[in-house]
Amino acid sequence: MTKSKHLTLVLADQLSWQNPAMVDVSPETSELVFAEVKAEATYVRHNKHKIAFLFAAMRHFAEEAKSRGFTVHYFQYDAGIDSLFKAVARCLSKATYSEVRLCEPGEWRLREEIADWQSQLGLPVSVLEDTRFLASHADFATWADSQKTLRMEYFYRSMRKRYGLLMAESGKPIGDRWNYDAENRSGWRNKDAVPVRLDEAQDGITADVIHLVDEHFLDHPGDLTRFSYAVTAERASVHLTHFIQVFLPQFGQYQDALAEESTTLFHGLIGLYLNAGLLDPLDVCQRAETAYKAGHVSLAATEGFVRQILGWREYVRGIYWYHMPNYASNNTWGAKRPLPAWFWTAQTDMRCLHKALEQSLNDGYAHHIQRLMVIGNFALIAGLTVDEVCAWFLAVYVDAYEWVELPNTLGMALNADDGIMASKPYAASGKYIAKQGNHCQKCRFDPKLTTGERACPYNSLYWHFIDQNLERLSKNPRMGLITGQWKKRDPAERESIVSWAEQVLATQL
Ligand code: DLZ
Repeated sequence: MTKSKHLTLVLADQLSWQNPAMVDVSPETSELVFAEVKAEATYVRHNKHKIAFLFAAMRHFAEEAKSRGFTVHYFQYDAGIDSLFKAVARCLSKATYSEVRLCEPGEWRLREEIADWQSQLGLPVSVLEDTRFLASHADFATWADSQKTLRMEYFYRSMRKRYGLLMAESGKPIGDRWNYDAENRSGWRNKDAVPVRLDEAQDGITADVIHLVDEHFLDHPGDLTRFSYAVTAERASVHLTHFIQVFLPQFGQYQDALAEESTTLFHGLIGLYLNAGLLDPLDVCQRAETAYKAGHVSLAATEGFVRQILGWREYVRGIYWYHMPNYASNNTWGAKRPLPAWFWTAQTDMRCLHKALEQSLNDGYAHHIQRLMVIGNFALIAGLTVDEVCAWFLAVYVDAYEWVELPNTLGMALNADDGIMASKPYAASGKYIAKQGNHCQKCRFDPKLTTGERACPYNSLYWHFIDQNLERLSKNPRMGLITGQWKKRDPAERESIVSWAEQVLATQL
C-alpha cells in the first residue's frame, strides 16, 4: 500500500525553498497547493501592485516547483475559490492526504483562522514556525523578558553579535561604533544624480496576472501600467546586486531625504522581496557586508542598511508577535478623526503629502521618511483614527503585511502603543520637512509660517498636538524642551495657533 502524502499549503508571502513547510519535502512525500483567493486579496483594499506582484510571484514559484517534480494544485483567481480554507478542502475532497502542512502565516488574523482548520478538516494540520526570520519568537521573547524597555538599538546590537555582522575579532563593532545614524541624515538639495533603476521585463505569466488584476480589482488603488517589480527569486537577486553596486554607496547619506525629482532616491526597494520570501535576510546583509569589505561602500552606509534588515525588520516582527492581539487596539493619544477621503486620491495642496500619497497609491511604494515623517507624522499630529491609518498603510504598500505594518504604523509613526517602541513621538513641523528636501519650494504653503492662509499646516498641527497632549508629553523627559517652549509662549499667541490649527482641521480634512 502506498503511503499518502502531505498536502503543503504555500502562502503568497512564503515563496522560498527555505519555507519550513518545504525544506524536508520531496515530490514523493508532498503535494503543494497555492491559491489566489478573494478573502486574502480583499480583506483590505490592497494595492493592485501588491496583488499582481504576489499572484505573479506565486505562479512563477509554482512553475518552478513543477519543474522540480512536485504535483502542484494551483487555484487561479478566476477559478472562484474564495478562501484558503476552501482551496485546501477542495484538494482534500479529491485525494487522501496524511496531513496538511504550512508555515505559520505572518498575520494574527490568519493564524486564528487556521487554528480551527484541524477540527473542521478532520485531519492533522501542522503549522510550523517561520524560520525565514533571524530571530525566532522564543529568541525575541527571551530578549524582551530581559529588558526594562524594548529599544530597537539594544536588540540590534544583540543581533549584530549573534550573526557576527560588521563585527571585529575583538567582539566590538567594526569602527568601534554601533550606529552611524548621525552621518546618514542629509537633506536633498538636488546636487547628486539619482541612478536609473534596473528595468524589469514582463513575461506572459506576469502579463496575464496584470490583466486579471486590472479586471477584478477595479476599485483598488494602483496603476499597473507602471508595474516593474521582479517576480522571481532570481530576478530579485539581480535587483539586489544592482542596488548594492549602484545605490548603496549613497543610501546612508540620503536615507532621510525627500526629493521632488525622485520617488525612490537611493533606497533598496527590496522590502517586498524579503517579505514575500524571494530574498533571504541574512544573505542580503552578508552581501552588503561583502561590498563594504571590498571597499565599495562606506561603513556608515553599510551599517545603516544592515540595521534596517537585521535590526528593524526583525525587531518589528518580534514586537508584533510578543504583543498581539492586544497591540492592535492601542490608541495612546485618543485619536479619533476619520481618515480624509483624499488619502485615497492624493488630492491635497500640501506638496510633500501629495507627492508621497500619489506615489504610494500609484506604485505601492514610498520610502521610509515619506511613510514615517510625511504621511505618518501628518496622521499623528492631525489625530487621525489609528485603525483607519493602519488599514490604509496595510492596503497601500506592496511590501505590507500586518506583522511589519502594524508596529511601524501604530507604534513608530503614531506612537500609539504607550511607548513600547519609541520613547517619544516622531511628531515634527514643516521645518523638518523643509530641511530634509525640496518639496516646500513647489508648495503653496510656507514652512516658515504657522498661522494664516499661506502657513504650512504641519506647523499649527504640530503645536496643536503638543497643546492637546501637554499633560502627558510634559511627563516625558525627551519632550521637556518642546513642552517648556510651548508653555513659555504668550497665551494669546498659543490661542491663535491652536484656533488656526482647528480651522486647518475643519477645512483640510
Ligand atoms: C496579501 C495576499 C493577497 C493579496 N492574496 C493572497 C492570496 O490570494 N493567496 C495567498 O496565499 N496569500 C495572499 N496574500 C498573503 C496573505 O494575506 C498572507 O499570507 C497573510 O497576510 C499573512 O502574512
